[in-house]
Amino acid sequence: MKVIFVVPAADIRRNALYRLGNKIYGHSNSIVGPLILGRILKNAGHDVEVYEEMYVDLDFNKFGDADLIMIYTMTSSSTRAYHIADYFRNKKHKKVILGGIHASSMPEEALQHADQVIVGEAEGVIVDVVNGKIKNDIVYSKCVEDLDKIPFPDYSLLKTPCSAANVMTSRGCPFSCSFCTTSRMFHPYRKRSPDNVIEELKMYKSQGFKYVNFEDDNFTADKNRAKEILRKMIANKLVFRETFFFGRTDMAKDKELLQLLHDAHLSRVLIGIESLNQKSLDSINKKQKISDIRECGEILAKYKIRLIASLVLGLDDDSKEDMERGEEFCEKINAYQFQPAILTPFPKTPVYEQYKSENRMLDNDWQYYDMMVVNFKPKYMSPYELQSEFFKVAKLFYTFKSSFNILKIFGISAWVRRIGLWIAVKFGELFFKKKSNTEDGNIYNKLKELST
Ligand code: B12
Ligand code: SF4
Repeated sequence: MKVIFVVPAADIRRNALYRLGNKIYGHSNSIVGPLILGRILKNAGHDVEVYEEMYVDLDFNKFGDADLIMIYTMTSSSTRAYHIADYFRNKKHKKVILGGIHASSMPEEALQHADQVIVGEAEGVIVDVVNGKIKNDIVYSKCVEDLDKIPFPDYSLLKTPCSAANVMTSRGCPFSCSFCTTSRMFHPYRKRSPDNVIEELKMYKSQGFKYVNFEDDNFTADKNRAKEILRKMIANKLVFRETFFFGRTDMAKDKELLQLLHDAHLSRVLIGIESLNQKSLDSINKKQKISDIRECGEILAKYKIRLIASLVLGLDDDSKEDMERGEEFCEKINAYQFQPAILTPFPKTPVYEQYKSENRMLDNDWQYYDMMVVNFKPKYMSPYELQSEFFKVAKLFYTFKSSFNILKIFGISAWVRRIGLWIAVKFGELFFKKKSNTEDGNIYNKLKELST
């Protein structure tokens, strides 16, 4: 059977300017679920191809010979995913199966656009579903117990650009922040053995990948295991040009870990600083102290690990001043990048359930659940004020002047990137202001109208 996986991208992400920004921001990469499921189906005798919409436009007319279309969904791409699904079912009369984190949270909704929906990690059921042995409309799949037993992602199936291989050395996270969606989808927290991870890295080296990302939700959750992986990477010469990863401020307490991260080129980390207000941190169950944030900010620079500092905007206990204080802190510690993220109540998270029960959710389309748009009524400000604050803090951080600090600390390529981001933020804010005053039903104008 010919099976085609599609990983859709929301409208804004298919825009030429956004794609250009993507090139400046990082290396093209892929969601790994379809590549793992694709290998399982290939091993079962199917002919599989995987396509990502993030980096190129797809010509769906070329999918005429597919027997089955499998579509990955995250919340912000679900509107697009449903559109593609409807097209293939209604116009091309193809069978469509939906899966991924959004379809897993909203299976009944997803089923309106698909023949079947798989909820959760699909490895255990995918072959039987595709072969027609499991016929339920909604298939509940158990999570993978032993991650060492599933095959590695198969990048030969991917027909769209990809310059960095994504590795998941674990699934989930032992913490449970109230807004976090992955620690709920990938539950409980599970880890692969370091040897199994090393085997996968050997594969990418031999395939010629120069960049690898560790996309675990929290790579350093188990510090001893992380250190063992890093030691083995160094000993086996499996160090790539640069490996991005997600961490937590607690990693800064372990100097041996920091040195190994540096030596293994895990030199760019995204950490959720979230807020510099302890009450807010406690309210989201972050289990993080302000002192941890300060310590982490200072020490990462010593080990030349570039920090992408993520701040969550819109927590109930945070005022505008708190958010701006957070930005100022990131500026002071010379964070390599700053990622303000508007609190986004993803379905099936405690924060979503709370806001729904408090009647605070706006009726925005799912495509706006991308952490850059306000989708709820904040407690002490209007949705539009919070949206404006998002652009304000980004603009405060990305200044022409501060780019020279980055040049001094991180060198010329980091400076070029910073200038790119400075321009992007300027354009972003101009676009926001223009759209806010344009009554064509756009989201910024909708937020403004709602707030007056
Ligand atoms: C790599 C990654 C990216 C990459 C690649 C994205 C791409 N090519 O589209 C980049 C960096 C570009 C990216 C961008 C974005 N991302 Co992202 N990303 C990830 C990350 C870190 C890893 C994905 C992964 O490989 N997971 C591991 C594998 C094992 O899981 P999986 O792919 O989901 O697959 C399993 C199941 O879902 C299922 N399955 C998967 N596909 C399919 C398909 C079918 C048909 C079936 C039946 C089953 C099935 O079985 C698989 C095996 O168990 C996840 C976090 C995470 N832990 O998943 C966030 C994540 C998916 N991203 C997220 C977000 C918000 C975004 C952005 C909106 C961020 C932004 N502001 O720009 C954009 C949107 C991009 C878009 N397509 O529109 C959120 C989504 C939350 C949600 N509930 O929707 C996540 C969960 C992170 C988070 N903060 O919580 N992302
Ligand atoms: S630490 Fe990060 S990955 Fe873990 S639960 Fe909190 S937000 Fe999610």
